[in-house]
Amino acid sequence: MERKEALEIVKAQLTEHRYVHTVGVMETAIELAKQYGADEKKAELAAIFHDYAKFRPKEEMKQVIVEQKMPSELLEYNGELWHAPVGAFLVEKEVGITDSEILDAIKYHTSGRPGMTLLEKVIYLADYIEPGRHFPGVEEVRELAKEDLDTALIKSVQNTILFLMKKNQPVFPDTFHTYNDLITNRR
Ligand code: DGI
Ligand code: FE
Ligand code: FE
Ligand code: FE
Repeated sequence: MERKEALEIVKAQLTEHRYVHTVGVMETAIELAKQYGADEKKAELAAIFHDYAKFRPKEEMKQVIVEQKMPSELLEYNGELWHAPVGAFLVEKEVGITDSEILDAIKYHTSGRPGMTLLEKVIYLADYIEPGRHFPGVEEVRELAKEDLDTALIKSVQNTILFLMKKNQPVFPDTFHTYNDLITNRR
């Protein structure tokens, strides 16, 4: 699928603000893919569709999680986590993208997972550092991303966990598992 068509499809699903974020993720993901040797075309499409389900009603997302037998643990945690796996499902069903690497990059873009692929790392990090993001620590991660993908990724997962803990929010276990896997296997 061409970029223009993909952007038109996703634009209809998003607010203007979220669409601008999506274009930022797309540009950043392509840069990171070039830099670290990931598939640029897959990075482009995964980035364009990563937040496809962001504005679906919570009830609809819950129904997909149950019907598709996704981990029911998801339902016990922040509903903000749901748009990633539900998005992967809907992008396949409604948009017709079948590439499992692209779908997994969408599926794991919020929590990460142990053993993330290069493409999954690129999308996770691009989502975190795209130019429209402004939060404490983002500039440090942007700098790290120029040097080493895993170091940047570890910092962004750490920041996410610390941010949630400071707000007394639960942390989804896969987020911890992602952190443990990256910190254990870093070279
Ligand atoms: O969709 P985006 O806003 O672009 O970014 P995202 O998909 O990375 O994250 C969406 C939200 O999910 C964000 O507000 C923080 C929240 N989140 C991320 N990881 C966890 C989490 N919430 C909980 N409870 N636990 C997590 O591990
Ligand atoms: Fe997201
Ligand atoms: Fe993210
Ligand atoms: Fe996003």
